[in-house]
Amino acid sequence: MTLTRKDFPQGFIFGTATSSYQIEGAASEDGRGPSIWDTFCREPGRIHDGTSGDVACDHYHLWPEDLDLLRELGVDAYRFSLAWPRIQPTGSGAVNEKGLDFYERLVDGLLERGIQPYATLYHWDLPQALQDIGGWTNREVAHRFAEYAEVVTRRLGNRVRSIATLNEPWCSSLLSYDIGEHAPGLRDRRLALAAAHHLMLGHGEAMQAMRALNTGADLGVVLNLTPAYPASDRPEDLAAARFADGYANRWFLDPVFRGEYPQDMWEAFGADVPEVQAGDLETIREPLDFLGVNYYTRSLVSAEGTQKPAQAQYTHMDWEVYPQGLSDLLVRLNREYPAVPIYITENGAAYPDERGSGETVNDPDRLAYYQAHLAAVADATRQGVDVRGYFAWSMLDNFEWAYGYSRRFGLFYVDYQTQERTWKTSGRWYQGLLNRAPVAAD
Ligand code: PNW
Repeated sequence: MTLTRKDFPQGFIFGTATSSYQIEGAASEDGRGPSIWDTFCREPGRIHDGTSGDVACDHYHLWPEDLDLLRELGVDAYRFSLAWPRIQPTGSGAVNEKGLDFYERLVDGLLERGIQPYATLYHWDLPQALQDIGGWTNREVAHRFAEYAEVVTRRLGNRVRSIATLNEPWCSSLLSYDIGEHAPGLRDRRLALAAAHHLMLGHGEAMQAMRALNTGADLGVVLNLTPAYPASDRPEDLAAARFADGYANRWFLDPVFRGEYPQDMWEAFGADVPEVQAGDLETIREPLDFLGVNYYTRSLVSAEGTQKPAQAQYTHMDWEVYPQGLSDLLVRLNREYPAVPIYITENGAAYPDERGSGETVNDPDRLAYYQAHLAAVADATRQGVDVRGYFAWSMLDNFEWAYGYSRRFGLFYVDYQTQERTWKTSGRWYQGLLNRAPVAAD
């Protein structure tokens, strides 16, 4: 069964995605201030291979070549994020024009190549100066974020197709302040839930500020959603799966779409719940033009903990390959939440690619992952879910957060010594599907 564009609705957008800290490098150029990831990477033991995003893919300098590759790939759209500390080095006040200029060149470069820009305002690189006042646990940071959103939207809003406020607030709050795996690396559920609330509040305030500018860009938010399946129908497994779903998904979906926190989770979190002020939930519920969904895997949950089915396949992240989870998730969103256009803003897989001697890096597992997950998206659209587009994560191998450079997600292989980019077989396959350029691989 070969997938083609005809398996997707008319006008369906195919793209690929990256984020600022993961690819740009140039960490102290043109007035960029330090971010929490610069700090975190310098703390011993935080990053598995001891690296940082100081240089990364050097995209800050190589962006014209990278945009040429995107053109050759044939994507309709490119999703990137802006580094807040390039634009406001301390997270508030005067704008660093050189930082904004970089993104203006990038957006214009995309448009010149016929590629639609999809911007994300916050993909985790918080200005360190804002962490110094408590980061997202401080309500003030939500207001600072709305101001930053307004600055960017004034400059670029008339040229980008779409602006997402936050990428994956679950990661910026629970993974960062409760699980402690991402910057700032804390383990405190009360702080994590305060951070989550202020992230969502910042999202809502930013939506309102950007709406008022009326630029024509679609406005929304990107959530990473991990469907939780019970390991059996034992009541204790069902309860554990419901908690996992609340922790990963409903804690963010319910405030955004219903203006309320899920009652069961509010009770389960007990004394750790955030302070919610009058009007906060109305702000958070500001209507969206789209929901971005990042999907990588599911969780299989029992009362004893998460399970790993033995017969399943796993990526280099040790995440189960479970395409059915994506169609199930999309159908569920459509059934349980108000209808809103959905983009798959990230989906992809890490595998330990090797450069080899050929002119293409052979990555059959990644190619199979993309085929299966794109088929799941097509299936969901046939079941009536309004999915408007799909972005492969990622265009380039890049700095994979706590895993440093040890995990490769790219459609293009990056040699970090030379900064050479090499096509992978999955990239050629995607190019063939998009079919704006000659088909080169099957
Ligand atoms: C997402 N988890 O991160 C991010 O948006 C990307 O920047 C990242 O490169 C990509 O997925 C691959 O990891 C996640 O632990 C990181 O569940 C961790 C988790 C989920 C998403």
